[in-house]
Amino acid sequence: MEYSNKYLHLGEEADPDANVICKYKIKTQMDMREAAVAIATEQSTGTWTGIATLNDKILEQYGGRVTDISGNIATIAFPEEDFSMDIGGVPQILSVIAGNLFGLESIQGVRLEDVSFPRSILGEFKGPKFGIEGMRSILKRPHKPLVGTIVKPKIGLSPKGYAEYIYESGMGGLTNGKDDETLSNQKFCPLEDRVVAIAEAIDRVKQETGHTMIHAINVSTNGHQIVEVAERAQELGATELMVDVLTCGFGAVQALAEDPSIKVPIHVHRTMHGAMTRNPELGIAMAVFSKLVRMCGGDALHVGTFGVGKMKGRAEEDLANQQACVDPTMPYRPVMPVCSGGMHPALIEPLVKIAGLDIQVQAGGGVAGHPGGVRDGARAMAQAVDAASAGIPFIEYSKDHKELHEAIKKWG
Ligand code: CAP
Ligand code: MG
Repeated sequence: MEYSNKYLHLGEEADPDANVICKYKIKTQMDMREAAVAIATEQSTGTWTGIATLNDKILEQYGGRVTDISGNIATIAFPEEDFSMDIGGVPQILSVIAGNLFGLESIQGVRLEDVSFPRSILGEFKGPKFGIEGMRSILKRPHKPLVGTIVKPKIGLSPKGYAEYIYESGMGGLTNGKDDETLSNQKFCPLEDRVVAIAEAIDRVKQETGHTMIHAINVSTNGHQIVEVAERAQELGATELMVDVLTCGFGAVQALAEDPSIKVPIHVHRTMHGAMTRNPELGIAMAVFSKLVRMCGGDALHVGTFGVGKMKGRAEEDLANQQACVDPTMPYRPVMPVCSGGMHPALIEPLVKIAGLDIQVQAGGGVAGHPGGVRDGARAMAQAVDAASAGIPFIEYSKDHKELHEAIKKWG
């Protein structure tokens, strides 16, 4: 029996400049059309039953439209009028395109795979203040991948021990340091003391070698405090800020990026994303989050390691995340894609082969776990990046670079 419904507009070409267009992968025992209509209905003008208060005019103007079904992928267009940017913003966007639909009893699984936004909505966001170009310019590193570390252990070091780690990393040639996502303002390493100690360490590296390094301080916290904490960190010498976008919310990234007092890049971590991105049958693709982070103004974003590191991820999916960071059709500066998680020097070559040079690669264990310690670990990472940038096989390069050689002996 032919299923028909006022939300069903198969074959219609939705205007990408008048609609937010979503692609949903759906797992259902129902007719796909029925499932897609259930989503379009719930997320726009309808509910589980007919209602006396809905008329054709409202439905025609604001109803979601199922415009295509190809296999298990449904395309649904939501009119731009359904969205509220002055009050609402990304939280409201998400509640339309990725809200109640995940809980619908009748659908076993649904995953938001992709989204496109009309110019009217994109124009409401400013995007990154720095992005790839801005960070490269701060670090005076125009071509090679940025190369960084996450201070390990994640928690436990004092500000002094922490700063020593950063000093050693800088002396070894790393361009970026960053806090781990669980480090905040614990008693063993208060944020303000840490900021001051790191700023001194980075200055020392600069004075002794001329090398420029930045370090992202984790300012992830409650919404009412985040800008204030960031301002204080900046005042004390923070050269970059880090925010966990999914635990803090997209509004936190946007608040930092759009606050005129914040003048340093924002490194965006994605801790918790696996709960939403990992299941191929339920959740939200990381590429969707990547687009939103770019709109909100994140300067660098974790996109995965293209299948080479410790975290679950496939090259194909991470390429889509990277593409969202740099896609020239979006009216913003490109975001620096960050590859992190189980990285070590021997993985740089395969990573760069897939991801190219416009990335930031970083390693925690892959630096601190080097047999010669942090400085040698940093050197080995920097050497591996140099080799990959010059197109020299890392095994070849390791013949006269002993730190790289040692790293390969342990991990390669
Ligand atoms: C990397 C890391 C990052 C992960 C998260 C960690 O450390 O700091 O949080 O990269 O994954 O704690 O695991 P290692 P993703 O270098 O020691 O693995 O970037 O995929 O979100
Ligand atoms: Mg971490």
